[in-house]
Amino acid sequence: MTRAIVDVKFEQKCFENKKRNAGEFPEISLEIRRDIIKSLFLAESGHTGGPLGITDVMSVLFFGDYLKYKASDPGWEKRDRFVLSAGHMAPVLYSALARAGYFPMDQLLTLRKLGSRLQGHPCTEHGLPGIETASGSLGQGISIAAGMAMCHKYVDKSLQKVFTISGDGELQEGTCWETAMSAGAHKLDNFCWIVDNNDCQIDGRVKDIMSIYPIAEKFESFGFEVIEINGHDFGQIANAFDKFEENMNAKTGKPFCIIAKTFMGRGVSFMNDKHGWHGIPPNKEQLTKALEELI
Ligand SMILES: Cc1ncc(C[n+]2csc(CCOP(=O)(O)OP(=O)(O)O)c2C)c(N)n1
Repeated sequence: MTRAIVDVKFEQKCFENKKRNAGEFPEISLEIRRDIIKSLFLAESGHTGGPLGITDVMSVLFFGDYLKYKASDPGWEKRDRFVLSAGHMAPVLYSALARAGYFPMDQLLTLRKLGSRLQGHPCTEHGLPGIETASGSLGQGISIAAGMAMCHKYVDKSLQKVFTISGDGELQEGTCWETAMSAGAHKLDNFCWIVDNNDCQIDGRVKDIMSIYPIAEKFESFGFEVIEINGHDFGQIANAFDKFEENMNAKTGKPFCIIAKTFMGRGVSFMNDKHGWHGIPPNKEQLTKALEELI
């Protein structure tokens, strides 16, 4: 039996993609976190912790004038590309797209429903605007994103940027390192790889399951410019994106890696830093408690 959708509503409220002071982002993150919680409750399955943890980075990327896009013209040729390689974090992407105006907010009610355009992992098959590629098989999205960056740099010879987000557990996939090697070798300075470093994955702490540390040194050895930030500090997030743009404009030939230290489940006290929230949705009681905190 599915949950009665009358319990939860999504009010139509979009945000502009424009230069902002750090103090303007908390409101956006709050709305996105509420969307994530509500849509997952209705879906009765899915990943809660990762999306909540990467929300602040997504707010700055989508609404701080870093990712260039036109929600009214999703196929705009000159747009930057965004690939959520950690495709299981789809609820945060769906909320950001809806809040950007790609589709009506009430479609968030349909997350993970049969026939919905909002599948559990992003897919292009159902034609959801704003989705550049299917993702969710860990390690694949980043390699597709690097291919896009290569195309923009060497085929189009354009100034379009490519942003991608991977999990830190995702770095346990070998294709990640093949992609890093390739991005470095091909000098993709238009490529920005954000690592969601919450040190949690499906089975526990990343460092305990199979350590991927040190992350920065690994990326540096492949020729990346690396910056480590607090992924919940809006000023630091914006500064990292500024540095990426400088790096690209200076034609350094270095791909850019932002290691964002985050907490899984950020924003909801009983989910914070708990890997158990990797792949479960909130129940009714947890929904109510979470929404009480997200005000
Ligand atoms: C190739 C592949 N193997 C396994 C999975 C199942 N899976 C989905 S998310 C995940 C853990 C990923 O950890 P992380 O990237 O750190 O994400 P977080 O737990 O922080 O959300 C796993 C093993 C998958 N999606 N793809």
